[in-house]
Amino acid sequence: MKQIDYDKIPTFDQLPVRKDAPPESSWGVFSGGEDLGCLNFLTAEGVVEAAGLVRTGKVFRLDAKIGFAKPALFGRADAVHQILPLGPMAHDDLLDNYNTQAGSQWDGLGHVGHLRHDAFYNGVKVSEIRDGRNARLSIHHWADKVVGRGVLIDAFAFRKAQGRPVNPLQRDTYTLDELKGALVAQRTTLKPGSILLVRTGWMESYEKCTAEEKSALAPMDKIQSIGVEASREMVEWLWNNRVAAIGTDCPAVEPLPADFSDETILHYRALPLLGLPLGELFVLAPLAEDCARDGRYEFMVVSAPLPLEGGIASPPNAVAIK
Ligand code: UVW
Repeated sequence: MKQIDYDKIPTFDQLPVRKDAPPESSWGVFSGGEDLGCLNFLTAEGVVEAAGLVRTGKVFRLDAKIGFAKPALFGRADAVHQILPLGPMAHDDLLDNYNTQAGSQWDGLGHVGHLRHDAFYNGVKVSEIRDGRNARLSIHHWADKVVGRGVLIDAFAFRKAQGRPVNPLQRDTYTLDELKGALVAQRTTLKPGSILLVRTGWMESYEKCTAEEKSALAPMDKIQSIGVEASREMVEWLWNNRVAAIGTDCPAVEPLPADFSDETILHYRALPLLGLPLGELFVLAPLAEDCARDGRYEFMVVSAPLPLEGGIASPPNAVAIK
């Protein structure tokens, strides 16, 4: 992890810094860290500070069990697990058909490119992603990078505390004002280099569904979800607060359905333009309950994405430690 002077990083209004870069993009800001995007906001000093947030020794796994979504969402493959005998008293696993985005996941920067600009983050071309050999924007670059101060915004609890109805399994939006309001209610501040987690309530609602209901909502054209506002103001706020990554317990961070031909959705604003990792289908409820109990919404996050050279995404392999 490199040192970074947060004050020398341009504000959102000052982007882009590269003449050939699209508006509202951070292309060229992080020289020497082109594959990391906003993860460049995480520093060795930040890791040491985050370790200082560990007080009780409680550890919260942020990944759901592999294969928890049955069937997998968006028509993705279901993994098949077999136990293979290796000897009379020995075994191996065989995990077949495993899609790194079928469950809890970080979307890497090779996941989605910008249609109009015909490019992925920093101008990388689709051919460079598909030919995994040069591994530009590959997930393996993140394998030892996603560690630092985590902050939880419990948007689900905030909405309910205000007496406003919320059904996370329907399209709805947590606005930027709500996220800011929840932070104030939690007496929590964002500091530069935070890994931001937003609890939307989607995972808990999904878990309560019957098998038939889960099957009915899984296809790309049927899924509905609450998510965070997909606006210029939202990414401006995230960038200006030097947020390193945003993870949520819903399928796409932003509300679904989303129109993937609309270049103003969050997937385009975050991944190809800002280089901001999006985390989806995280398990946040037990962590949120603990934060409500002790009033501390900050903790250490340790996430170790797969060292898969040329990889597009990864389960977070993440824990929050309080
Ligand atoms: C979509 O792109 C719809 O979601 P994900 O980020 O899981 O791929």
